[in-house]
Order: sequence, then structure tokens, then C-alpha cells
Amino acid sequence: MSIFFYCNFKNKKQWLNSINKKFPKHKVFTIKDKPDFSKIKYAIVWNLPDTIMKKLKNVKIFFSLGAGVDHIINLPSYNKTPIVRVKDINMAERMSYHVHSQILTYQLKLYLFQKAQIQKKWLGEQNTKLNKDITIGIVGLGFLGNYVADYLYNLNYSVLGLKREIRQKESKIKIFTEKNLNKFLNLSDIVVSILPDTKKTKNLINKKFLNLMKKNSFLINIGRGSTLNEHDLLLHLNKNKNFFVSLDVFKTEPLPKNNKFWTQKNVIITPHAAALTDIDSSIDLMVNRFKHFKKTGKIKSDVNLIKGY
Ligand code: OXD
Repeated sequence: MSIFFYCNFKNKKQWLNSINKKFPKHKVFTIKDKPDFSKIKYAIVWNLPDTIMKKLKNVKIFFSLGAGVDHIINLPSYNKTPIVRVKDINMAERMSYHVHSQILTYQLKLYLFQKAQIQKKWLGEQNTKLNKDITIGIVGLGFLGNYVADYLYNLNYSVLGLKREIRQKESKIKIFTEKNLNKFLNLSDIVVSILPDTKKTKNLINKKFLNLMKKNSFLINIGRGSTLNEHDLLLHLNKNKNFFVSLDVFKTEPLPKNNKFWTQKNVIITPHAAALTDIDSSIDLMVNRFKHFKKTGKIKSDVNLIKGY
């Protein structure tokens, strides 16, 4: 069976080596091999150009090299082939560390010390809150969102969740739907957005959303840049001097040098680095799904194409 591998990661050789090792009975092609695309049955991809997608007519499963699948389903030639995405505990744990690091930077006012250090200023102790006195609202409770929510809950933060519909009641955290967005944002001292890129989430974090947040609150975006109206956020930051953001994802990545966020006050920028995709554990997950498919002939796509994630 032939596998096609495509990505533009810096460490793509490492990925390729690991795929070759973990799929030992299969020939793994890359673009350099100039494969006969009609013979490719499985494709492991990230940011595949549509010109190649168009040629992959007989693929039975697309494996996404990350948690997101927008890079596949937004391609005009994608034809509803099942997708397996990375749902990896290692990724979720790393994402939780990232979120917690941003929360602590805000909570312990570390950003003040960082700024003061540049000016060689000794600020002394600052008044800071305990975890139990901080309410964190998580927007988007998929696999990663749920993991992050539990992680923070176990650290004694007060955690709320916002999702499209409430299905199960057993969740430890209080869930809100969009109908109660007002209340959810009113209660949250910190909002963490882990939304995927879909038609419904485009610019969901806009002027109205930001105005409903507390004036002196903190927004962390680790979902997708498309979900945030960057223009509205810049205006909001300029009007609200005690509003803070940590942005890991942007409409254009890498963030262009002339983007205003680079020099804007109260903004922490990280370069789409909140959750590294762990090569070995991700490929192990793919191998397991692949073996199950070979055994049963069945594959359940991880993506609901109506919801878009
Ligand atoms: C992902 C990402 O989707 O890194 O995994 O954005």
C-alpha cells in the first residue's frame, strides 16, 4: 500500500523517518519521489496544496499531522474522504502547560517584572490572587479544550466552559451555551479560546464579545487566528489599558513584521507554539487507526463536515 507524506515543517525529515519506521511494510512517498498519485491510498499531510489534493483521488484516509483539520477541509478539491486527526494526550498536556504559563504571567504580574527588568527597576512585591479566586472561561470544549479545562480545575481554579450545545451533565465544570454568552463572559476573569476554524467561528471574538468581557481581564487565543477580529482587538486594547491578551495564532502566520500586535502594549505573542505535535505518539495513533481499518475495513472520520471540525 502506498502512503504519501506532505508537510512544510522544519523537522519534516524527522517525521518522515518516524513514519518509515512505524509503517515498515509500506512505501512512503514524498513529493520529491514524483509518485503516481492515483496509486496513493493513505496520505499523511499538513498544509497540502490543492494542486496535489486534486490528484489524490483514491485516498481512503487523510491523516492530519495536527489537531486541526481546516488545512484539509478548506481545500476546494477535498472530497469528504475520512480524516484522522491527532488527538494526543501529550499535545493536550503541553497545551495545558502553555495556558497555565500565560495565566501565571498574568496572575503573578510577571509581565510587570519583565518590563521593569529592562528599565533596571526594582518593583518589589505585588498583590496577587490565589487560584481559587480566579474564574477561567474556556471557549471550545473539544478534546483539547476539555483537557485544559480539567487541568485548570485540578489546580483549583474556578472553571467555566462555553460550547454550542450541552450534551452531558456529568462535567465537573459549569457549561454555558451562546445564549448565555453574556453571563459566561461577565463571570470570567480569564477567557481561553481553543476554537477551531469553521464558518461559525470566523471572527466570533469581535467587538461585541470583547465588550462583554470584564474591563480588566485576560484573553488567551490558542485556537485559530480566524476566530478573532484582530482590528476589533487592537481598538479594544487601545481603549482598555487593563485588558491583556496572549496570542498564539493569527490570521496571517508567520505574523508579518509590520503587524501592530508586535509593538502593542499588554500583548504577549507566541509563534503558534502552544502545543507541539509529538512525532512518535502522533504516528502511533495513526498506526493504531490504520491497523483497525485494515482489520475491519471501517474508518470513522474524526470530522463532522457539517460542524466543520
Ligand atoms: C494543530 C496546530 O492543529 O498545531 O495541531 O495548530
